[in-house]
Amino acid sequence: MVSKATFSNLQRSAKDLVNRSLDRHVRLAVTGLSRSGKTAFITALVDHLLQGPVHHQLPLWSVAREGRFLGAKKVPQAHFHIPSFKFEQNIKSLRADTPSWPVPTAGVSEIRLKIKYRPDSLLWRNISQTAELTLDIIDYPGEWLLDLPLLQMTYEQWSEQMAQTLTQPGRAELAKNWLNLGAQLELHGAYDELQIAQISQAYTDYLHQCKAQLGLHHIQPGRFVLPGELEGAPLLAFFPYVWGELNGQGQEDKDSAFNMLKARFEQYKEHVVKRFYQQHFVHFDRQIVLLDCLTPLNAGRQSFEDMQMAIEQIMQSFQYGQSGLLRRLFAPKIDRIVFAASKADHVTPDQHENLLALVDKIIVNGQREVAFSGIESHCIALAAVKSTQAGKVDYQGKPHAALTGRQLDTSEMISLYPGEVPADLPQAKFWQEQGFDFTNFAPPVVASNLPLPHIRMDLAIEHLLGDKLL
Ligand SMILES: Nc1nc2c(ncn2[C@@H]2O[C@H](COP(=O)(O)OP(=O)(O)OP(=O)(O)O)[C@@H](O)[C@H]2O)c(=O)[nH]1
Ligand SMILES: [Mg+2]
Repeated sequence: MVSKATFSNLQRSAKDLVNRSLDRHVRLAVTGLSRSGKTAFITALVDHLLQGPVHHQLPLWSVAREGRFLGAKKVPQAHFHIPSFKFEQNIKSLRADTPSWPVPTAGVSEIRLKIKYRPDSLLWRNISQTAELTLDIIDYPGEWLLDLPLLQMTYEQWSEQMAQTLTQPGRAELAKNWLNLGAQLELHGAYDELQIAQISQAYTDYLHQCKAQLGLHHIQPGRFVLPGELEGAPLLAFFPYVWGELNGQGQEDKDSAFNMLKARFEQYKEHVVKRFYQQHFVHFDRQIVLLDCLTPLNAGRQSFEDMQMAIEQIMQSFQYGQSGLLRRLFAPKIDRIVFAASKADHVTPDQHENLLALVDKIIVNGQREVAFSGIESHCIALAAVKSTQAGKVDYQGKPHAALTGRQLDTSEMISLYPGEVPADLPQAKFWQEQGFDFTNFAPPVVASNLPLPHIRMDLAIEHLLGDKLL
């Protein structure tokens, strides 16, 4: 006969065994272009998990729906050299009496949670009534993924490509100062560090202007506008040569400006681009890519097409089939991606289907490749913090779908119909009519004991973590 103590020892070792054999740890990466809603998404996600099972409003997350979600707590993060995600600060501003959105972020940060749940699987339940999953959530700028193609380019090829982008509307005008300063650069002869620094600064200013004035995201090198911890580092003091053909001037001269620019470009590839993939990307298990399609729809054709190009580019980081560049360099392990149209509360619910169809069209080519790499992908439309109420307003005697919320700039309550989202990539007619009117809303006032209102955050959690909590 087995004694009580022996039985409990047996039970403990069986639990250890199952614990080790099951994947108890997930690194979930959250990315998207600037202002796509990454920080709001992570803050809302963590808040929902920390609120626990009592008031949850997450019916599409099977673990919560089945009553198996037992709670979550924040624990010290895995890597102390990586900045912490500022959850407390963000949630304080979102849950203030006069709520405000979290401040913009410019680099990578992480936060760790332990989720407690009741297992569904029979095997596990016979051993233990509860189980834990360690969840690391990592926030990083999607712009950093735009640098991947640099790994396959020489300085000369990159310069040529950047010279071509100057023909796009509005770019050359913004580049004037940089182009004037750079025109004085001698490629051979000993280089002047001060001159290089000045031209690099003018190039960086130009990239910032492209972002701010033209609403562009497809900007290279990505770290020039989002340097993170590299702010001010000499590694970022270079620029493409666009003042004529590069046919070897200065090559033979060790200290020439040409050799220095080329060397810094190579160092950028090695120490910035590759290092991000090696230190962070290869360790991600799950990925959500947030897409704000609505701001570019408002901003106009160039901004929209640029966003589309940037997203296609970003998707290349997830296309690591056998011949993929990434597979050859590293061994990434993301096995599931969610593409999410963010801020869906900016359009009336009847437009959600169109929004989803539009995202589908933007990612369709890349998604095929992603599937070929063996990655499961899902596409959803969500709002991390729902800031509007959908309803009807009377217009010329007829009821019309409308949204009501507090306008961000004026703090006034307004009701409006923002327009129809095209279900397909917008054609010339759409831009001529400019039928879309996007307004930023302030976050809603929410009682401290209630969860933040949202749209389909639970579906995002289900797609990202559902299978890890069986
Ligand atoms: N209405 C609404 N607005 C949102 C939502 N999420 C984000 N926003 C808006 O989008 C802005 C950017 O959101 P963030 O979460 O800071 O986006 P981010 O991607 O972290 O931005 P960066 O850190 O600058 O790259 C916010 O300040 C809000 O105005 C949402 O769910 N609903
Ligand atoms: Mg952010």
